[in-house]
Amino acid sequence: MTELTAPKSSITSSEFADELREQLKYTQGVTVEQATAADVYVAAATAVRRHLMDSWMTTQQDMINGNTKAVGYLSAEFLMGKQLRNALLNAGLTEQFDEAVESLGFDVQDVVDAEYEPGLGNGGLGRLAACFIDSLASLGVPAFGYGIQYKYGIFRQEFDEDGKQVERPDYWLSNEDPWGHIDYGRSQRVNFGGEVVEENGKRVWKPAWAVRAVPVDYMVPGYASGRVNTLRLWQAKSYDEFDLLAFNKSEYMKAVEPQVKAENISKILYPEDSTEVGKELRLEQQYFFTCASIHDAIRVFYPGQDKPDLTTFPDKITFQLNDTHPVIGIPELMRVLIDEYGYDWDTAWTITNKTFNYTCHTLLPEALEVWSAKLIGKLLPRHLEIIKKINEQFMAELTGLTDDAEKIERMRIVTDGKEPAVRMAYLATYAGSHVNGVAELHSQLLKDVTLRDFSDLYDKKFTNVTNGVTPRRFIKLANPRLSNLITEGLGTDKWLEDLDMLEGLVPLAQDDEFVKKFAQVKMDNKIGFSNFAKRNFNIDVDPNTMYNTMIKRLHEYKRQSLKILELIADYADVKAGKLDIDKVTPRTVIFGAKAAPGYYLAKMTIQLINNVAKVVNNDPDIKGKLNVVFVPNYNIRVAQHLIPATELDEQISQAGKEASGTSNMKFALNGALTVGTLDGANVEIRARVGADNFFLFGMTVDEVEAMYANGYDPRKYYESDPRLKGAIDMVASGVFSNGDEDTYEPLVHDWLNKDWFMTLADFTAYHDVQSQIETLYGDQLEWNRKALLNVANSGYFSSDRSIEDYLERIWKTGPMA
Ligand code: 26W
Repeated sequence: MTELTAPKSSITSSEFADELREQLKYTQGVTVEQATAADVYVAAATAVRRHLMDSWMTTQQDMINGNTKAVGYLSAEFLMGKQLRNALLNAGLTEQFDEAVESLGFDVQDVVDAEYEPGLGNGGLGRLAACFIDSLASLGVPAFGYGIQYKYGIFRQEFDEDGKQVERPDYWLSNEDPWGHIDYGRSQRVNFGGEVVEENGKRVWKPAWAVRAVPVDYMVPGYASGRVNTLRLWQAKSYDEFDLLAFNKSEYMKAVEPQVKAENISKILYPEDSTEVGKELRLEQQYFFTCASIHDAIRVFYPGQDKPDLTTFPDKITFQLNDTHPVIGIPELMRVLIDEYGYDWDTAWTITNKTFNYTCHTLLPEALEVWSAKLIGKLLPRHLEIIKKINEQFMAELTGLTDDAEKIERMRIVTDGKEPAVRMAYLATYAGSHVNGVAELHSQLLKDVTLRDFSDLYDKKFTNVTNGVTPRRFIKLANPRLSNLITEGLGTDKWLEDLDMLEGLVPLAQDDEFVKKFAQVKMDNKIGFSNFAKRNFNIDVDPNTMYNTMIKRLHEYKRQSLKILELIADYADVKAGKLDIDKVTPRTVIFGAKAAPGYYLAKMTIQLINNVAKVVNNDPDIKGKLNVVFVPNYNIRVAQHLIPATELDEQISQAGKEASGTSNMKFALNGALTVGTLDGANVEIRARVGADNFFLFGMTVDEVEAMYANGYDPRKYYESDPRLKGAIDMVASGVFSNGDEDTYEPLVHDWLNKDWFMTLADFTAYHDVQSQIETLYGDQLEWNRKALLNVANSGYFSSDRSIEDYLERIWKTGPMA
């Protein structure tokens, strides 16, 4: 008898149908007959929120009245994905919803599809934040996600006739947002600009302008915890009235200027995901949400107190800084404690130090934010003073810890010289209690390289918490077929709360019947994705080919170029008669990737991939055996459809560049085999699923370092590997640009003269592993056995486990009683 522990609401489907009918009538003013699928979606969302309201309010009360320290997850990005199915799952209303909607005469998929996906993030960092707040609620830990409700999320990606990326604005709020509860009564004032003056021995900030931060609250329901936490996203509003005088003098721009200036702050998400922006508006955004969040936390945990004892603040809440983006929050808390509550420097410092922890998500020097002191001084003059004082205190402290003057110089938080700048990663590392990387290799490289000087002197601050993903969205919701098979195999669905239980599948991998059932699930998912791709993008994907997927932001270090060059080399070999297409394993290579709008070479790589697809997919010599598909506008919805259908996923970044990766975990948990380098969390995935169940290739971090040290000449590899030469020459010759030899010249030039991430050096090894892949794929039973063992041994990569690690190693708190 299968044990089912999934949350289940006691109401019936017809009662839920009544609620939908009532919502449609009294909230939206339509009858069932008049209603559209979008109306029913809004009614359903509102009805689910009503069922979660009691738990939400109880959780808030228990958080304030209890003495369980809460977690404040400060993040400039939350890539939440669509909410309805997740809310139904956690409210135990899934069946009732499906039956009620059908009984009202609507197609369930049409209603679910009516929801617009909020794209309030770029990629890994934003999605991780979403998985983490899901796990915090599912573990019953009191927590707030704090961020910005951008009016425009990550751009919608389209491809023009040349296969070039075109960015379209993502005005997601032009659609109904039934999940957000705007709460004007709890807005916060955020000041900017102006100057600092001395008044009776005190430093007093005289700001020049202010913005009203209005909280928009989203429920974060836990799975089977009965807890509902809050994601509080701040929206910028102006205090200043509409300038009627200017308007009457038809100076319209002047009339609205104050509002526009204020509301600009939460207008749009910066689409960069690994290159610092350095724009003034970006710093305004960072200060806006951290300032509002700190004041909000004081309001929440010291209700109605104007003279709260903030020495207890670190026992009430601990803030996690999601990369350097919220680090300006550190001098902000110091300012609040000293200037607004009158604490002395040392007391304020102790509180601040105990309150903040910093997670670094990158190894790319260009991604570590460094703000010019001039800009900080202009926008936040009091904060610059405080940062300078922190730096002085730090420099003094260092002289007590080391007499290596150069080391001390290297560690400056505020650089000297004519353009002083503030290193936000150094400020976070010195001011916070803990610093962690997001995978074992990454955390080690942070200690050995990026923050070496700091780990030498503050070793105890450094720790690791390997990333994770929520099994609710990325297995249960994305892959119901596999979920049912797992529950059948384990005899319970409790694995959704305790993913380590997947280990119970290991013996079943030796049961050919069970493996065949698993293979059928994969095939059904492949057909499912083929229908999804046709319905949504008019793209044909043949389920009788291997689904070989590479989905992630377009970045040179992730090496989409390696994937496309290997494919072009195969094509060239077929065209040259060196490769018999009939001996090639039928394969469809599926790409999904957005490039930052200003990232020239990344956008050229997208253009190349789209044009390789055009040529190869329509070449009769290829007989449909090699297919390239580029799914536009890759987002969470596409991921949820593509990952369960994938057989082989690409994690081929240059070793030492991908901090962790999280799609790699989602693929392993959904029964795909990975071809990858020893980079980020690939190392831990391979260690847990077994080296026999992972296709490894490429240089290690040490080999890469040695290559840099000895000087890397990519042209040598071009000369020595004829397949590589053939592929690059084909690109250069215009085969994928209607004969135009200049189209990809910048890309070819970079490959042959720079190739910073050593795509050419790893090319031959990458090709060699392909034959292992093709051989194994020929034995479907063995392939699926290994794929099932990936599922069985990947329970560790649950974000619940990551959160348990943060609770134990960094936050020192836990579930509410
Ligand atoms: C300042 C511009 C900017 C914006 C975003 C710089 C850096 C970022 C993020 C840190 C980039 C990011 O998303 N990093 C990814 O974080 C994931 C979650 O930890 C990791 O799994 C990925 O390896 C890492 O690239």
